[in-house]
Amino acid sequence: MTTRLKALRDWVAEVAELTSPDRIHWCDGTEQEYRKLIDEMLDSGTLLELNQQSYPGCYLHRSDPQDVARVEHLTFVCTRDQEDAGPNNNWKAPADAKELMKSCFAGCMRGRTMYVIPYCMGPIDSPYARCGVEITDSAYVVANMYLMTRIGKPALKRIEKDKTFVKGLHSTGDLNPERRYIVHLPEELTIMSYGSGYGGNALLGKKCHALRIASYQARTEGWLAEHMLIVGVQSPAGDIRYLACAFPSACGKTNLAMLIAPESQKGWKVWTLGDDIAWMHLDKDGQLRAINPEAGYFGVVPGTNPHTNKNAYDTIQHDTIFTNVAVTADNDPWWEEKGSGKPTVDWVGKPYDGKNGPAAHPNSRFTVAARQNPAYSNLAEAPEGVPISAVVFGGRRRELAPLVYQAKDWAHGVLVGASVASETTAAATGKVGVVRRDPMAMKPFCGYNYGDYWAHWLSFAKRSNKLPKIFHVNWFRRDANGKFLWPGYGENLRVLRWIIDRCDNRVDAIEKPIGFLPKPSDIDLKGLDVSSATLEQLLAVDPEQWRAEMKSIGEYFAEFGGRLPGELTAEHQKVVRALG
Ligand code: OXD
Ligand code: MN
Repeated sequence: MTTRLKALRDWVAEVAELTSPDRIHWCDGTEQEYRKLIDEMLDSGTLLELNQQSYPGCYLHRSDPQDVARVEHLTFVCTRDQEDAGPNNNWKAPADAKELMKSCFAGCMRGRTMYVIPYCMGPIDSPYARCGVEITDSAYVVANMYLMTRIGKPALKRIEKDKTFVKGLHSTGDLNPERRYIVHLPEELTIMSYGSGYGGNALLGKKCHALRIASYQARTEGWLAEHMLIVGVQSPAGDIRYLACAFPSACGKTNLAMLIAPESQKGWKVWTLGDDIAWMHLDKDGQLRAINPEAGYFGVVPGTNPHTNKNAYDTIQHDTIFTNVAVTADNDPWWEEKGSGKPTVDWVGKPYDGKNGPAAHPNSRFTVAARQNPAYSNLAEAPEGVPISAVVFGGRRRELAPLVYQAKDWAHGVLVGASVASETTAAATGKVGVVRRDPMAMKPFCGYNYGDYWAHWLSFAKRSNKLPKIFHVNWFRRDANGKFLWPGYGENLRVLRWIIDRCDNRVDAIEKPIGFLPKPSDIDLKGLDVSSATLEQLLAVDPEQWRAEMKSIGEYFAEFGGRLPGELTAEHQKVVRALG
């Protein structure tokens, strides 16, 4: 296989010249190719077979123990002008970055196969889809891209038609953490990633393309590339409303995307369209529509069980690649809070004695095709996407943020999104549990200056009068003893129902300086062990704490200097004044 697109042929030849692989393989994206790759990885020990009776088609990959998460401090956005990358990104001058990466890639594929993966982000026939080509020396990456995106011949056909594609070059190199760089050149639609095999660093279609490069492209072209799940919430009467929800990594996006209604919420049903990324465009009527650019899930495994996320649990019973989980004596995959079985070997392959930390890595992952999800929406492949009624932001906050509130209008909603903060998780290297600002849950993923990004968000109000309503939720509020006040998981549907009632103008709300809060009686507590006093605590807005929060947000915004849109400052000032 090769291509009639000269630009692509030339680039592949140039990369081969630089990296000196033994072989070049163009991926056709067929099941036979996937099978062959799996067999080769089983032979080489890159994959281990799990119990094929209980987990057919499932394999385990153990990564290098030093290569288990995204490396934000080694991730760069390299624009010509540093200001365009903004204080929210690490920056290198494009020429320096290319020089550095060239020295890393020189001869790095000697003795290896170079895989060329044409891929499409989004349904192949969608006007909103965009394509890329990833060149990698990792068969594990190819297998993951096969599950996560649409790879091979159909993607190549579209690339040849579009005559444009994002160039992504990846090598695991020698996995030396001292020589690991994830470099983006948005102005050249180019990604270079060296020294890591971890999903977010190595599956270039995901964070690198569909968020960092796409957010940059989206700004130029007038759309939004966001770190959001997409769900359809169906009422007992059969009406479906679509929501796009942004939460920082490992804050439960996959769980919300696959929510199952609890017993007491009979007739409600949630359909999954995506669990991590949404690309949203205004259609000709001014309706915001979303597609999921991905075709699979790369989810956090620990905590997944039939109670927390039955759909995910069922989805990963077959044809799944597990990375860094533990195994049982029966060779089944095992992870903390799985709810059954016992680990005998931990994630690094050592006998598990129960003493040295968790058996599965806290950021161990499953990779699986989205169509295996029992709640997969029949509109997930729709080229025109789905109409979004509500945009929901959220973070992991022990205090301050109420269970739910609604922004007063679009511009205020942009402030609410820009003010998102959350406790850090194991999805990235670094300290876990520290509160950090994570505007729109895009801190690690916005491919340009946040000031310009907020201006872009604000500009939508001038382009449409049918924009979605904007909300903020916090499932993670705790009492004085550190106990979660809200049960979360399936019960979050009760909050989604209030959001939908607001979108459909079915309920009033209480106006507060920070936004509209629910009347407690409008949150359905039927069949739930949450007292009205607890609900009151969940909905409490402490003006003292909020004044401090607004001050800290103001200080954070000030870092963006002249790029901070005046309209955002004005929104901030309005809330400050209202808080008194
Ligand atoms: C992810 C992340 O893997 O956000 O989705 O880190
Ligand atoms: Mn994510």
